[in-house]
Amino acid sequence: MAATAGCGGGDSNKLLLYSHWMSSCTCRVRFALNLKGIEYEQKTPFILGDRFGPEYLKINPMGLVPALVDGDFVISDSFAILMYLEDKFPQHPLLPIDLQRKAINFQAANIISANIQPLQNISVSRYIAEKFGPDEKLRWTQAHILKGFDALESLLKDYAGKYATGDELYLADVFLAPQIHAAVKRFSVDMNEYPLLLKMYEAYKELIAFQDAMPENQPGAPAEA
Ligand SMILES: N[C@@H](CCC(=O)N[C@@H](CS)C(=O)NCC(=O)O)C(=O)O
Repeated sequence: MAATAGCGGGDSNKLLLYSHWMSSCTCRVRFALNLKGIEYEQKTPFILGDRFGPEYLKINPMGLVPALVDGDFVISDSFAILMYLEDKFPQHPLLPIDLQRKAINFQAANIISANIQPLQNISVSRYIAEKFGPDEKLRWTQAHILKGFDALESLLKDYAGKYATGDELYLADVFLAPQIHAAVKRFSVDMNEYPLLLKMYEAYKELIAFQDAMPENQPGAPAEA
């Protein structure tokens, strides 16, 4: 993995991942790329230390990270990126063959990508802080994380092994590991309320593929992150 800044291209043979070190959505993609053993470069579309520049909207019309560039093809949104990677690089499948386990993987991933992460996003929490005061920001974020974690803890109890849906790592884990990590590191969530999720988080932290994807291990992360 290499890192550069700006919106221009890098080594055209390698996948290019537009990212930000803190982004849990980008961490999902890094984790999957590492599991699949695919080399990639990272680039942060960041200007003025705060917002993505207007030229980046040509890469991702939502102006968010991640986005992936594969030659002349550009795709954004971590779910779409992961499905593209899954089809193009079948090694280390992210979806089990078993139909029901596959469906549970989609359900768990969607709880995180639709019902938790959008509500903890920087733009949303800034809005909450402006409208309702800085103290409300953390309360808001924690409330939505806890609601999602309640659902995940209950959903996965019938399927989990070492990981979310058994002893192999799949899509649900690719979403869970960064989300739990963000809950602990950024939002001070007490994981003792979630023994199953906590057990999985301990297992994820042992994996090189996750360690190399962790926010604090990315270029641009502050030393104390
Ligand atoms: N559904 C999108 C969400 C992307 C997203 O919200 N990215 C966050 C980082 S995890 C972002 O760019 N936030 C910047 C902002 O809120 O302005 C995905 O999964 O890629």
